[in-house]
Amino acid sequence: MVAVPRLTPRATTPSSSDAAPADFAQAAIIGDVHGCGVELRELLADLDRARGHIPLVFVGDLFTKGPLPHAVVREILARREAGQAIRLVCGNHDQRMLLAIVQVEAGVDVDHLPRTERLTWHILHKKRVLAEATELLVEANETIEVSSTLPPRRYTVIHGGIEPKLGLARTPDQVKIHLKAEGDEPHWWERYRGDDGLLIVGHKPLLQPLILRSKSLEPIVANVDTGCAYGNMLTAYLPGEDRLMSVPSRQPRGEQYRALRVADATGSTRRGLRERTAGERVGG
Ligand SMILES: [Mn+2]
Repeated sequence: MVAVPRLTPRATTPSSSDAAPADFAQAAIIGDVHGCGVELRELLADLDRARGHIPLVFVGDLFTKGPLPHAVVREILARREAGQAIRLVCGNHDQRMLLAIVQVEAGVDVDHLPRTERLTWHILHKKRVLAEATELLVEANETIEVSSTLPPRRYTVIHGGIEPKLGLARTPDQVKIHLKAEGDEPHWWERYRGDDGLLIVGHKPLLQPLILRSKSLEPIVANVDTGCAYGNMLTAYLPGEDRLMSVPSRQPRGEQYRALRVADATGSTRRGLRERTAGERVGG
């Protein structure tokens, strides 16, 4: 007999919507955590030391793949308990994990889940945070994007990307969550000219965080997925300061990550003229 998480109404979920919107002008955007609880604690401790309990926005893919999804749940809940504003943007793995939990609730045998979701389900269950994780996933799944329009810098956080021809407003939600260049395809951001302001994404793991800039050197794209689950690092970006912070991953280096070509791994483009990476930190 397994304990089944109760899906509680949205209104009872602790929400950072209580926080003043102005707070998020000075937020830190956290890249794909993927169950890397130790690295998350370390990165947030660094942020605490540097800036205090500033608001946090997670770009998505919170729990699956890494070894400590329960630590990620507890870190988020503890920080909210202490009053820190936190928002969760929906990643493709947050969709998959929520679907898996709902399927189990509906009677599907846990052992019939896909491997990644099955492993995460078992950890969350064993550590007795499955209900809490479910509430966080429900919340994430309701949040396709988080924006701040206040100075010093307008930005929007989504998990995957946008179709530049359609723009932010007309790109379908599923595209915003899932868009990713595969193989030799050009990245969507190569065609983005900054019309919707700074877009901050994850989803496409790179060796270094990518900051793409306009001619005036304003950031227009930030990709903060630095493959923590694949042994690289976990990254935060502070759009208000145009500042990056990273901690090294403690995970084994993944096969798919080793196989990344340098051009893919750094997010380089064939045009390649407008980008700056962590090594060329600006304003921080
Ligand atoms: Mn993803």
